[in-house]
Amino acid sequence: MKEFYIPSDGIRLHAKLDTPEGFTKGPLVLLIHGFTGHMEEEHIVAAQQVMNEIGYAVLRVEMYGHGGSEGAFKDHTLYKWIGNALDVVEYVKTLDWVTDLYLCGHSQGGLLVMMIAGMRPDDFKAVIPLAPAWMIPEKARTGELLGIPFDPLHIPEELDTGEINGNLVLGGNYIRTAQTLHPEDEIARYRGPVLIVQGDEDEAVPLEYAEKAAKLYENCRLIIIPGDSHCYDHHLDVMVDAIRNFLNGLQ
Ligand code: FER
Repeated sequence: MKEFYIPSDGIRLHAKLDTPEGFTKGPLVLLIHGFTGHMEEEHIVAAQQVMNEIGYAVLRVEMYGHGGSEGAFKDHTLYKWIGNALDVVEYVKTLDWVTDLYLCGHSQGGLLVMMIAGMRPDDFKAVIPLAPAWMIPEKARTGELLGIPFDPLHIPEELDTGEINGNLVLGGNYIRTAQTLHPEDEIARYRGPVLIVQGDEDEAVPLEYAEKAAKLYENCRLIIIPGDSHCYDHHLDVMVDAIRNFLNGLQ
């Protein structure tokens, strides 16, 4: 494992690169955590490990205001995450040992990889949004995030997400910028293979969004895990198998 920082828009993004044993050249997956998440979460590490096991290098990177990256949580927005991810993609494209590029992200990171795949459709061999939170822009427009209602036409300066969400404070710009995103457009632009893995008891992202995305993508496999939660707390092995089977099936 190699730990380092990738510069992005004046800040440093914390990154870890894990490669399969004896690896010198091959495919790379860029793997991104979700909202309030980080690269050491069990489901993120499980995804990284199975990818390594089947021959893929994995670059985990923490986005603005998360994990060991710079920036305050309160100031993070999806625009900043998109800028960060685009910078990371430019960085990985300079690595001469990378043969093919793949994207994987969980939840808000799943929304992020949907956006990036649509913005650079020629650059990714396949995309794996895990429980993608692509309802965030729609919810920002209708006025409810993390179960907290607000007036979408008069956005508060701060959204206090309360005790259940760890007393996190989300800045008004998170909402303002999220309102402008239309992930369906980026979904339509990416024609390559997509794998969505979703627990049907996900408490953060309703199942219907995974089903809707799977229909909208031209080439999508949807694996629904009965009885599982947002972070695959009950059937992590099923999520891992879904990734293994999908990637192995592409060869
Ligand atoms: C929300 C639902 C889910 C939300 C964010 C998420 C900010 C993201 C969850 C995750 O990334 O794990 O209403 O609002």
